[in-house]
Amino acid sequence: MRVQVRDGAVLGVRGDESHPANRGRLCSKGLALADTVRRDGARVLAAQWRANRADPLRDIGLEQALDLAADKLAGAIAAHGPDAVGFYLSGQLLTEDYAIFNKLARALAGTNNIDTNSRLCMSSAVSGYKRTLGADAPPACYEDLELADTVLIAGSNMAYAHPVLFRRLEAARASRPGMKVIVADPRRTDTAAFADLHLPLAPGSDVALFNAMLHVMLREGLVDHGYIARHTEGFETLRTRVEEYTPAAAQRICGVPAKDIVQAARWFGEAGAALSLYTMGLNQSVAGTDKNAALIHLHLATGQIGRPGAGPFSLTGQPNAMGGREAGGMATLLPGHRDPASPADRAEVAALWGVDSLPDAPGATALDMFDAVLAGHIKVLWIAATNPAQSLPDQARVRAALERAEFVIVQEAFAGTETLAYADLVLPAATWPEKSGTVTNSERRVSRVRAAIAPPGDAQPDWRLAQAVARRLAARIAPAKAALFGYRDESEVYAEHVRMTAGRDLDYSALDYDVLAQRGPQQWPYRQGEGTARLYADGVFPTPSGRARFVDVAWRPTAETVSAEFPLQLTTGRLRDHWHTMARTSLARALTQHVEEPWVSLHPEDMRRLKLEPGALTRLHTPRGSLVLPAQADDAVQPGHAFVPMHWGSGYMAGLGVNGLTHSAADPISRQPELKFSAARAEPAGLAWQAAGWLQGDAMALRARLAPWLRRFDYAVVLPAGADGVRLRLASRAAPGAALLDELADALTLGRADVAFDDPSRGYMRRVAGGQGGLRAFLLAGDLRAQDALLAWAAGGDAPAGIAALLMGRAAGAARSRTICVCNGVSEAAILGGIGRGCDLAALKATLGCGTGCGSCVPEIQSLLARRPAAHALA
Ligand SMILES: Nc1nc2c(c(=O)[nH]1)N[C@H]1C(S)=C(S)[C@@H](COP(=O)(O)OP(=O)(O)OC[C@H]3O[C@@H](n4cnc5c(=O)[nH]c(N)nc54)[C@H](O)[C@@H]3O)O[C@H]1N2
Ligand SMILES: Nc1nc2c(c(=O)[nH]1)N[C@H]1C(S)=C(S)[C@@H](COP(=O)(O)OP(=O)(O)OC[C@H]3O[C@@H](n4cnc5c(=O)[nH]c(N)nc54)[C@H](O)[C@@H]3O)O[C@H]1N2
Ligand SMILES: [Mo]
Repeated sequence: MRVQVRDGAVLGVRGDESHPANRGRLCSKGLALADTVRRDGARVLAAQWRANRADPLRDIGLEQALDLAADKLAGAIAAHGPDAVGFYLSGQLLTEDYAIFNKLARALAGTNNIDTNSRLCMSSAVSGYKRTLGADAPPACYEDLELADTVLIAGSNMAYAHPVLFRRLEAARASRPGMKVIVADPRRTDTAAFADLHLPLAPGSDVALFNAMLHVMLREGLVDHGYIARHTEGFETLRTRVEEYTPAAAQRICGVPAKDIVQAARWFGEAGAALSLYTMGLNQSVAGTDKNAALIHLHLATGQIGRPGAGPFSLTGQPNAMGGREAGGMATLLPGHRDPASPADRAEVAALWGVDSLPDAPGATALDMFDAVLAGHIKVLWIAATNPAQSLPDQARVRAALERAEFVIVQEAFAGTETLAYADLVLPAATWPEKSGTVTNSERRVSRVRAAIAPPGDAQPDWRLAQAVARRLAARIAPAKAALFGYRDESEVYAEHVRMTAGRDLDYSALDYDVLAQRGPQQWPYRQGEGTARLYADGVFPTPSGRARFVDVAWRPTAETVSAEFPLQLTTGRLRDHWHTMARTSLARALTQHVEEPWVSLHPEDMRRLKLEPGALTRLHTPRGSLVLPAQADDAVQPGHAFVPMHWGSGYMAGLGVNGLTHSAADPISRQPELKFSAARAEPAGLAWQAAGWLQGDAMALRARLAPWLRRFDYAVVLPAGADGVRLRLASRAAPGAALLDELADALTLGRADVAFDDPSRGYMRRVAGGQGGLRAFLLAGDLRAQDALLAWAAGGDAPAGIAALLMGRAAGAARSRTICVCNGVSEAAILGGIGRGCDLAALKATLGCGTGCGSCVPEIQSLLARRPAAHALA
């Protein structure tokens, strides 16, 4: 990205045409980044502390905060030993940040209790690669998207989650008409809609699908026996195993027609080059490692690896999860792809760091770390660049752990996250574009990141904060070790990090900042002045025998299965314009428009059976808890299935968010939790009384002010909305009393309104404040008919004519329509209008401008076009 700066302020961002990964393209979130660069109350500007959790956090000096962190760590280590402290970090840190935290945890504090949210994300990909290929290295590169004949996309909604790469795939297929795209996903996502063949498999059944594809390829002579003989081992056992996976048998497990499985196997087996792209649909599963292995087997059996257009390509989720893996910032990894369970590897790392030895007790991985906190073993927990009070499964348990912890340090950049509610000490972090260092992307390419502006307030780059605490901790527990943390700038941190990769599979020890500056981003391994586009071209693998391994994998069911009590199959995932727990994306107005609020998608048949009208409030139960959400009829989910986006947590809605529903059963090898599957039940929430309101002002400040309302109702949301303000929605079984209505009106500054129609005895209150200057606030309690018109006004539209008539339901106001193209602000209604006039995609682009910005909305426009007859019927 290139950042345009004037007087310390970011004016705009654009893609960097010279970068080989995006060639100048950005997605909707990237294009909106300038709106999220804040130096006000949306940020954590100073260190904060409280003596008691019941007290509010108060600003303190940074030096005092760093001393306090060191005191608490030192105290816990002295009283209970090194494993009484834990570090829970993030795939969104820079490589330099991981390097310092890792050294602090292992070489100074003396614990392996350091893990990241990549445990929820990439750990099954890591163990899948290591188990089969021998090392954690995606062998392919982005150029392969253009060179593949068949692309198998499994458990990935690239159209939403990797849109820049998806644009490349769209362009590739447009220029290569013979290219085949297969998508394996239980839902018909925008990605699946793009496929030549969509396999809507049962959740968790991927191993059966891939084993059956191998079965067909064996039967039809599509495997490369020469490659298998020369470069692999273990094939005979797997061959026996897949005998039982006939297409008919797989159809029974996967629910996908046998003929489609045969078709997929043929397209894969007959392809000149076959590429697979995969993400959370495989990884977030109790069979995550097996799913990865079963897919990699298809490549090994056909020799589809190590050459252009071919390979099993795991797409990384977070921007620098790869760097974390390289720097060994996880309980199960040491720097340079070394293993903390290996005495030899520990000795090597100890020598490189200049310490006598490293701890040998296994460290706790993410879920186990929170369990150890809950059990009282870990006393001091340091969390950085992740929001576990929203993103970890089984929130009731996570929150119990955070409550139990003796001292929680949260190193954060943005205000208002769910986890900050549990902090005893907050360290103010710098964020993009205020920090410098390196990141590695999915194709093993290391790029520089350079600060464009100074951090606001007392905020500091993450590694600086970790370094400052490390020096103080050393002074308290091991004064000689202060010298281990003497770095003057990030280039020294990086130099030490790359030295640790020397002689390893990922060797980029020759790739220093100067080389990166001269030659641009490079792919590891980087040897003799050259990066490496593809691995294993010679068929030699980093295993003891030099051969890749087939492993005997059999399909196993999900940890939970449906029952009479919980008959629905619930999955969770991402939306196009939001990033995880929305700390950042909720700050950009454009990004809150495509999807404005959390919901649950159900198949229209299920909606009818459950007597749910579109938009009806629905209570979703799992064995862990329940959550009320509006239901959306969506035939992209199968009958009996449900989908809830992962983004909204307890900071935005009543309850514990989507992860109040999910469970923590995890893959036995990768320890990655099964976030993609829970058994659930849906029923009408029976919340007859509803209220909706809007208040103009700074969304972050208003969210904090209105947050207490989230805890008083079964259904409640407080969301950024309109030109500049927040939207509130509440629902309960019966109308509340007049006193509560008054309190609500006061909360929305509507104690005195310009227009008011109230009937408190029936729970009715309709109030509006606003005029020529625009809308200032509204409240509709008991009667929401005017809501759409008022929200359209809040968003900067015209004032409705005759507000009184509107509030009384005697006049219909302007209808609102979802924004589909956020770059150019084009609504669904406008697009449907264009389609009604006979426009095709090109004509819609030319006349309305939709789809001409980042292009992320093009798949959705295409699906509106595909539904053209229905659109006519509506008109
Ligand atoms: N817009 C946006 N983009 C993002 C992110 C974001 O928050 N927002 N986050 C980034 C991160 S960290 C990550 S990890 C990636 C994730 O990127 P993706 O993995 O593509 O995203 P998800 O929506 O989590 O899940 C992908 C799909 O898995 C499907 N699925 C569920 N169960 C199964 C199953 O058993 N088998 C198969 N084959 N599929 C299944 C779901 O229906 C879903 O469509 O996205 C990255 N990009
Ligand atoms: N149900 C369900 N749950 C899921 C998933 C799912 O698919 N379904 N996906 C899982 C996956 S794959 C992932 S990756 C996780 C993501 O989950 P999280 O990591 O918890 O989500 P983020 O919202 O990305 O949190 C990043 C935090 O870092 C802060 N931050 C931003 N920049 C900086 C910085 O430079 N320094 C510091 N110190 N802080 C910063 C942000 O404000 C934010 O609070 O969620 C997981 N949880
Ligand atoms: Mo992720």
